[in-house]
Amino acid sequence: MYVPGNDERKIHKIPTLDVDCAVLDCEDGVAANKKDEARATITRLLDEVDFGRTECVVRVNSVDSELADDDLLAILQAKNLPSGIMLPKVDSVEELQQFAANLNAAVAEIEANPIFNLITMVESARGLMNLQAILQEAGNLVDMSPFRLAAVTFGSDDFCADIGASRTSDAKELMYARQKVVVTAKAFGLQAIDLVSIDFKDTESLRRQSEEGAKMGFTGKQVIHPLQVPIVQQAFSPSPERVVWARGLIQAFQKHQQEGKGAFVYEGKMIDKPSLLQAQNVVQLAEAVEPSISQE
Ligand code: 1VU
Repeated sequence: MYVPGNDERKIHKIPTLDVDCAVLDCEDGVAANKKDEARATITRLLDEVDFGRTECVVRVNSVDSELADDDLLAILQAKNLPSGIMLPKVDSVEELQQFAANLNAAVAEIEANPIFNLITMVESARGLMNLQAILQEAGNLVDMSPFRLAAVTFGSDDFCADIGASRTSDAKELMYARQKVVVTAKAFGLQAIDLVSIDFKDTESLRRQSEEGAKMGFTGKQVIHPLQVPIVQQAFSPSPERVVWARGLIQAFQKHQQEGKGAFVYEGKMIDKPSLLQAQNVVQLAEAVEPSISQE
């Protein structure tokens, strides 16, 4: 959930919204003449607000903007540092290296020794083409930088502008890019975060788009408005029926293995090892979303 960093009222609302992760924004959600205000507000509210179960991440400006340094120096003044930093518009390996150098310099100024979850954003054709090399470099930088790469986020609207596409509600124009983001992120063991829907009042199209993203393998989805939160959370959480199906399949698989059968029929369908792996994904996700489910 993006929250403009200079909007104190909205930041105070975060604990009531039941979001998994709030992104306190210094970038596109903040006007150019409000950047200082956003930095100061975020730094103060990180210490003042109890965000409860919601993870707090700060989105700094892009390396290219030359504003990111000031964002980092300001945010690191907070006593309660954010758990993560989101870096937008990562187009090249060199930009990531520059960010790592800037973050190292900023962390050297403070007493704490934080390790941030880093979330990079793909927002251009260049960024998409270079994604594999960028993620590889993030792995190389881990030992000498105060971050570990956690996720890749697809910045769809900048991407559309970059390639000259028109954004539609079914997002067909973005299918290739979404698939490339999800496959590349998963190849590096990272979370993949799907596109944002800016038409926040169109909840039906959001539901369709969220269910599609979850089926494609995305871990989660960006949101901009409280209305979107329950719809996205529902789409990315396995339904109780799906969890029952998955648990039943896992049990049936174990039984058939003991009987020496690699393939068998479960609820009318042929089941073998790949189905087991998918069922295990469902149970693992259900337990992550609702830890109490593991005791059921
Ligand atoms: O009535 P209240 O004031 O108590 O609450 C309002 C409003 O303040 C609150 N709300 C939010 N709270 C926290 N975070 C939010 N993002 C947020 N949005 C709204 O909910 C109550 C109802 O709001 P509303 O329907 O009256 O909506 P507003 O006119 O207040 O705000 C609409 C926008 C779209 C401006 C707002 O939702 C917003 O600022 N969203 C985030 C925009 C943003 O950060 N954009 C950049 C990131 S997106 C991106 O870069 C794509 C990759």
